[in-house]
Amino acid sequence: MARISFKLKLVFLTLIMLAACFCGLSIKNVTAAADSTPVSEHGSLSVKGSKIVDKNGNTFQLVGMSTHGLAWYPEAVSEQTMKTLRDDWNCNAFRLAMYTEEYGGYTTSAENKNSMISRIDKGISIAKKLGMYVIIDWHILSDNNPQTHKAEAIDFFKKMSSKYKGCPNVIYEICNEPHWVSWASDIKPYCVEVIKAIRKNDPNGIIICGSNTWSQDIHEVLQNPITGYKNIAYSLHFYANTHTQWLRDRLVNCLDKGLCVVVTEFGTCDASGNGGYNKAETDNWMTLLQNRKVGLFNWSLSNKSETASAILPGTNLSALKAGESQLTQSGKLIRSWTRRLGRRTGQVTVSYANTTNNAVRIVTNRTDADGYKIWISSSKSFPSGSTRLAKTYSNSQTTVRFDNLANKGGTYYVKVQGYKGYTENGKKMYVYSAPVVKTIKLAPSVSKNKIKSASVTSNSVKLGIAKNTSADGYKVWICADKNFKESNTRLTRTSSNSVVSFSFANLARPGKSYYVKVQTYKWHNNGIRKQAVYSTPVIKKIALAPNVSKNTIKSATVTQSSVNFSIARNLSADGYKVWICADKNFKDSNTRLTRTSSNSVVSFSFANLTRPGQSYNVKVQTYKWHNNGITKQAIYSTPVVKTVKLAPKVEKNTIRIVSSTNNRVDISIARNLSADGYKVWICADESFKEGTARLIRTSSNAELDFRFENLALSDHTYYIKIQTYKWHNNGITTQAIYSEPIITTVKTKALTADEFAA
Ligand code: IDC
Repeated sequence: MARISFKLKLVFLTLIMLAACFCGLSIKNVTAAADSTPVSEHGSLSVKGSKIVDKNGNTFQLVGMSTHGLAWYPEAVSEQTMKTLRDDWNCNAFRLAMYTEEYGGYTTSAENKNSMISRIDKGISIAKKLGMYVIIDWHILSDNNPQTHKAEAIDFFKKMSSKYKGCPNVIYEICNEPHWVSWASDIKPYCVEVIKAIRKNDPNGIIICGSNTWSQDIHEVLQNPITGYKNIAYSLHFYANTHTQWLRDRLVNCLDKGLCVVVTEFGTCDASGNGGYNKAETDNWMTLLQNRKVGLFNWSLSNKSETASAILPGTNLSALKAGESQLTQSGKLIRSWTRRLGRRTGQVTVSYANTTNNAVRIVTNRTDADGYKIWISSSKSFPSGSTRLAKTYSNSQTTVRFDNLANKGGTYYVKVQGYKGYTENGKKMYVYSAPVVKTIKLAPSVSKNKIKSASVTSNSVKLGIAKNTSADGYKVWICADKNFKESNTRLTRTSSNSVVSFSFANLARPGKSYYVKVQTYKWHNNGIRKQAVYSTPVIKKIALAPNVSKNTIKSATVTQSSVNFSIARNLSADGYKVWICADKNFKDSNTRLTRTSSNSVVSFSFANLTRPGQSYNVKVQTYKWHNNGITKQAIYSTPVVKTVKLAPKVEKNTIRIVSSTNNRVDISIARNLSADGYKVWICADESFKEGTARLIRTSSNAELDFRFENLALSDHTYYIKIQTYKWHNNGITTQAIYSEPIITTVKTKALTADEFAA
């Protein structure tokens, strides 16, 4: 039977879920996040040897301005000004200088302490909003020995680290500029205690320690660094007109020996902050810091009338504008450097990959990049011979394909770098992000499967495929077009390995040919994502069932427990299937009988039925053999179903009087009110066979007397048979149902001598 078994509801749900997974195969266009920031790109920073590195492990140079004292110039801590620093100056960080003992400083009164804390909080919230790194600077200065306010420092950093633990923006600078004390016995012990307090709350945030002589004596630190804690850095401060090559040499030596140094404060002038502007020495310092990627913060983001100030006196510090118009000569020089050093390079990652056994398609996800470069190689070191520089792409193209890779099913490496273009002195130049290298595993080959069987109706197909134990599942297609491109007639199913039969119903082109396609798939982790890998497809043409015209049930005769019926012959059919059942859905197996016949058999008998006198249902279907392209199957017509009523019981009658002469018999029978009539036989022989002087009368119910005259034999025993009958419409044919016969005998008289003579 080509009836589709729909025990597949659960399977259906599974298929829908799987189909959802497969949507991942279509390429998503991942657009660059518009609001990428330094922190969103670089994340949590950490100390690695002498370098600060970002979340990807790439060296990261902090570039920013330091505020002047928060007590004097709080208005610089504004979103607008910091945004200008970020977007026009390319600063990725700023420093909040909170004096401890000077005017308005943290330790000078409870009121000042609270106002300092709220200014720090404000600065950090701006830094978070703008995605900039921020240094909390415990700015000791006239309090030359950090031990002086150690208790307050510990309390302050406890509060800060508890509030900002895990915040990637925040960097702790715990003593600005100790001087006239000892690293070993004053500064270092202080630092260790503050570090301990911070680490209780914040296990990873970078902590920067000052050194003796206004944070110049990092060589002393190198001899006796703080151990047992990670992410500890040291500050070096310089003022370009005071501290020159000798301090640069010291820095280079310390860096070479692995000390992590950040220039958390520097000026372009004398150490006093006023006078002695020195561009040449500033350039020397900046060139070194650029080469060694040492973080730097310029003193200061203020409009105070002194040489170190970056902003012209009278400028609204809370609304710094882009460009140079509000800048001092120091500010202009510093901006020209930060614009170069802090350039955003544009981040690129590989967000999606799809492989075959010899090709890769990659989708990149970029933030802030103008474009990207991409390489592929079978070697992780990308040697020139095996390295392919695929192309430099503009931002609009997110997908790159590498085809015909030689190492089928092997491992490849993909390297991407984002770039941003800048114009400098009228010339276009590009800055590249650190390379991101990903491992890509090409797809294994997946062996194809077999289509084992198919059964069709005029508008449905059910397929059975072989189970492929090494596969994770199958994808099955049906389409009127053999290229499976015609979407109106195309249907697909995806199943797990255990599902090997697939049903497609309500097909749009009944009776026509379709194509079916089966692909085995396996899940494959290509290094970027889990994808399905498909076998080459197996495609077969399949012919839907032809129309088979139904037949008619022509006649039926029944008894109390049997049915005989005849059907019309269908010359175009190959045969018939006939059913009988008490249940009109033909489901009751106790009363169900079936027969299958070839075309020439048109009458069917069902005897010994178990429900005498009851109704039965008969069903007839014509069938034709059909080769659907995969399987030879019988196609059935729509069924013809009729209800057939078995015969009722008909009561037999009684004979009232029988009399005879020598050539005549008279029979009188009792009337049977429920009968439609009687059949009466007389015969010279008890066989009641023709040729044995048999006479038959059939009467209606009203006639009760029967005379049989001119009988041939006198003095002979004649046999009499009587049956009552009733008309019965069995549902197909009206027929007479007869009672059991009553049989008796009568003897004709012998002839008298006269009669004999006559
Ligand atoms: C100076 C300021 C100045 C202020 C003074 C307060 O420029 O306006 O009056 O502090 O004491 C540092 C210090 C830093 C100094 C700066 C210039 O960290 O606080 O700022 N300097 O003298 N170390 C070396 C130089």
